[in-house]
Amino acid sequence: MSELLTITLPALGDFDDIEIIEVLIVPGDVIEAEDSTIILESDKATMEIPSPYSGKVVSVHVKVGERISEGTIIAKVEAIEAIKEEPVVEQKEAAPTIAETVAESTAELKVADTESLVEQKKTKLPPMASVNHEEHHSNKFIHASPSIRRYARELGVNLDLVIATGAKGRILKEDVKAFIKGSLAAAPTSGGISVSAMPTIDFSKFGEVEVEPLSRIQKLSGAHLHRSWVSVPHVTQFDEADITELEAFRKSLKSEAEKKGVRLTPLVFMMKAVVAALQAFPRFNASLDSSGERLILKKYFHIGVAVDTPNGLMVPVIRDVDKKGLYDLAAELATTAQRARDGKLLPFDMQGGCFTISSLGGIGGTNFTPIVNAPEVAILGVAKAKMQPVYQPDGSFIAALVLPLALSYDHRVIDGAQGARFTSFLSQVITDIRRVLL
Ligand code: CAO
Repeated sequence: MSELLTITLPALGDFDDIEIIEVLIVPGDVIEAEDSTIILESDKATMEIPSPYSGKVVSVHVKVGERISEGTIIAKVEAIEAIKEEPVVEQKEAAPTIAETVAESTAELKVADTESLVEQKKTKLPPMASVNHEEHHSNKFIHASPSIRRYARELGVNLDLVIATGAKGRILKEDVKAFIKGSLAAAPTSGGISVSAMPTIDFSKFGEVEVEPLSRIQKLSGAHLHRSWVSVPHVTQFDEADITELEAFRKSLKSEAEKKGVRLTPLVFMMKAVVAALQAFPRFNASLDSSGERLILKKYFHIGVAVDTPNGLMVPVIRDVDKKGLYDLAAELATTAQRARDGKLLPFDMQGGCFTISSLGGIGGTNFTPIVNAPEVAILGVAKAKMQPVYQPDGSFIAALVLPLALSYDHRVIDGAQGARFTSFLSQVITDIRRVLL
C-alpha cells in the first residue's frame, strides 16, 4: 500500500487564523505537486496553498469559511511521488478584471473599422461555466499551475474546457486567453450559447500543409458573420423572377450607358427593385434595438452591396438609392466596388446600411443562403440568371431568362408569410421593372 501523506498549512509569515474562501480538491482527485488545494484570504492578500505531493486525495479536512493556522491538516494524499522542497505559497496582487482581459483579448480587433466592429467590442463575455470547483470538478485531470488556475478562476473560465498546448498537456496563460477569444467570437448578443474552442490539430501529421494567416478584413468580417449567424434566427425564402424583359431593356441601354462611361449590370435594377419592396414592406427596413424589445423603422434607403475583394468580403453602403437614377447608381457602384478592392474604403462607407444585396450572379451557382448582415433584418442573395422553359397557362412553354433569388431574414422580426410576400412582390417588380415607378 502506498504511503499516506498529510498536507498541512505551512508557515505563512505574519499570517495566522486565515479564512478559507475556496476548497479546490475533493476525495478521489489525482493531484500533482504544486497544484492548489485551497485558497485563503486575509485582509491583505489571497493565497493559494499548493500541495507538496503528487497523489490521490483520500480525505479533505477543511471547508470553506473555516479559519486555519500553521499546522492545520488540509488533506491526506495517497502518495505517488514525494517532493523534497518546501512548497512556494503564491501571494497575488488583485487579479485582472474581466474588462481588462476582454480588452486584452480583443486588442487586435481594436482598429476602428466598421460599425459592426464597434459593436463587436461591446460584446459581453458569454456566461461561462461556474468556478465552483466542488460542483464542476470533472474526472479529467487538469495540468495547470496555481497562477493559471487563479487566472482562470478570476475570469470565470472552467479549465475543463480549455485546450492545453503546454508541455505534457499543461494549460498555459495563452490557452486561457485563446479560450476567452473563442468564446467572445461565438458570443451571442443575448442568451446562453457558449461554444467551446476548436481543438488544436497538427494537420501536418496527415500530409504536407502550408499556413496562410487570415487578412485583417477576413478576421473582422469573420467575427461579424459568426455573431450574426449565432445570434439571428435565420430563415431563407427562395423565389425567382423572369428577367427576360429587364434584360432586353438593359441591353437596349447599353450603348447609351457606354457613352456616359458606365456599365449597367442587373445589380442596379435589383437595388431599385429592393427599395420598392422596402417601401411596400417597411418592417424589412428596420433594426431591433439592443434590448431586442423595440423595432427601429428607417425612413431612408441605404443599400449595402457585398463586394468580393482580394482581402476578403466588404459591404460598402450606397446611400439614398431611392433618390438616384440607374446611371448614377451604376457609376457609384463601380467606383465604390473599386475603392473596396483597392482597400480605400473609410469606416463611414460601410455604415448605415438598411438592407444588403449579395450578388454572385456574375460568377455562377444556382442559389445560396446569405447570412443576414445584423443589425439589418434581411439580405437578398442573387444568383446567376439562366434560360429556362417556363410553362404557360395554355400548356405551351416559352424560353425565359430566370433569376434565382434568396431572401434570408431575421425570424424574430419577420414572419414566414411576410418573407414570401416580400419575395413575390420583388419578383413582380423585377419581372416588370416599370413597377418601380408606381
Ligand atoms: N445573372 C447573370 N449575369 C449576371 C448577373 C446575374 N444575376 N449579375 C451580373 N451578371 C453579369 C453582368 O451583367 C456582367 O456581364 P456584362 O458585363 O456582360 O453585363 C457580369 O455578370 C459581371 O458582373 P459584375 O460582377 O462585374 O458586376 P455586378 O454589378 O453584377 O456586381 C459586385 C458588382 C461588386 C457586386 C461584384 O463584382 C461582386 O463583388 N460580387 C461578389 C459579391 C460576393 O462576394 N457575395 C458573397 C457575399 S457572402 O460571402
